[in-house]
Amino acid sequence: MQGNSKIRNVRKGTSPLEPLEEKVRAGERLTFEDGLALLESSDLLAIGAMADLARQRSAGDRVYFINNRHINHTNVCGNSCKFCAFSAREGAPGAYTMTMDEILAAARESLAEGITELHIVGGEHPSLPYEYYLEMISSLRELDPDVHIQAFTASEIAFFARRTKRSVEEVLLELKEAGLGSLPGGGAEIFSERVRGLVCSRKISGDGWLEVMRTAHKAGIRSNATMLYGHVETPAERIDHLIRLRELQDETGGFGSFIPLAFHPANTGLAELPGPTGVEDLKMLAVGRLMLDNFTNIKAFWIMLGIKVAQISLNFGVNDIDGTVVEEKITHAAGAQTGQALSRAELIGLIRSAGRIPVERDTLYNVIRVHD
Ligand code: V47
Repeated sequence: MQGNSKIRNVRKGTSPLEPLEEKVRAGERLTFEDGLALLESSDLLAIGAMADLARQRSAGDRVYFINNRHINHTNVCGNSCKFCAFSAREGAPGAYTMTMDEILAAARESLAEGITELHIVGGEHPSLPYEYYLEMISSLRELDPDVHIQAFTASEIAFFARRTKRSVEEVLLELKEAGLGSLPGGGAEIFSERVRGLVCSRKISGDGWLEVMRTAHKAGIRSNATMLYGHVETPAERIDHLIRLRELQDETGGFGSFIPLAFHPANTGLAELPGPTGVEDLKMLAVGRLMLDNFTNIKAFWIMLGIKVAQISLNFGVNDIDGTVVEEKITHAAGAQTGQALSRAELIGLIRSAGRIPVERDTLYNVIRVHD
């Protein structure tokens, strides 16, 4: 205790972040300028300490993980996003689309291991019929009525609506009826139209992404939110993204977690970029925690961060370390060095050795088991 106050006294009067520390301590909402000051500061430990305080206040000492499996059903995509190494043109070498049997076999294998969530994201395939997706959800639901199906980014949902000439709401309600439980947070990238024009000009706009999420939340479908950082965006564009998420969360309360996604450059159209450093990763997670005062859960996706940075991030505002994952293709196509899977025991060990309480959760953050 004495040691702590000594550290604080040493800091006092020396950090330009001091007014922000006061605000965070008082639980005041941070402004755009505050967010920018945080991103532009190199005082990583001060930012981490603030984020840790905010995490402690809103999420306590429990760290969540989930027993889940990712399925990337197709890499065929017409969007050609520059940051993506996963996508392929229809008929190109390496292009694949899983059959219903293959999807069910992958799900069956992991259900036998006790997963509670299937996380399904794929390319925007220009010629797969919409019925493929509907059948996928209803077959998985039939296979296991209890597993939570978290499937299709807001961008994919908008794509289905365009293709079927129906409203986003109709598509969402039909998928929900078939067994869809919630939406993953992908496809958000950076909302700035400048950045989207440079890296994903064919994809849904930032406002479009937010509108699909608004519609989903209003239809009782919860979702996650992401931000892809470390490519051509500016600090101001990152903060703008966070504030737009915060505004929608104020309106709907439908986001379960925020996951900053660290850009991996290998094999992408932006391969000349270095990608974010470890310091940037930790800062981004911490700033996410500090700006998104209405999100309870900030998630470190260990696949992208690496296991060690993900573990350290538990001291930088993070209270969720994602899950077992099993198989992941998007980041691995772009050079991720992490393995494909972590066991429950490994996740529990990582959380425990960071001095926190591991809690297995379901998709909607209901507690399955506290490992204290
Ligand atoms: O939308 C694509 C991103 C997303 C690269 O909701 C890349 O819990 C890094 O959304 N380097 C898909 N990222 C993954 C995703 C996700 C992951 C984990 C958890 C959740 C969740 C969602 O991956 C895409 C895009 O933003 N991405 N290429 C790349 N080279």
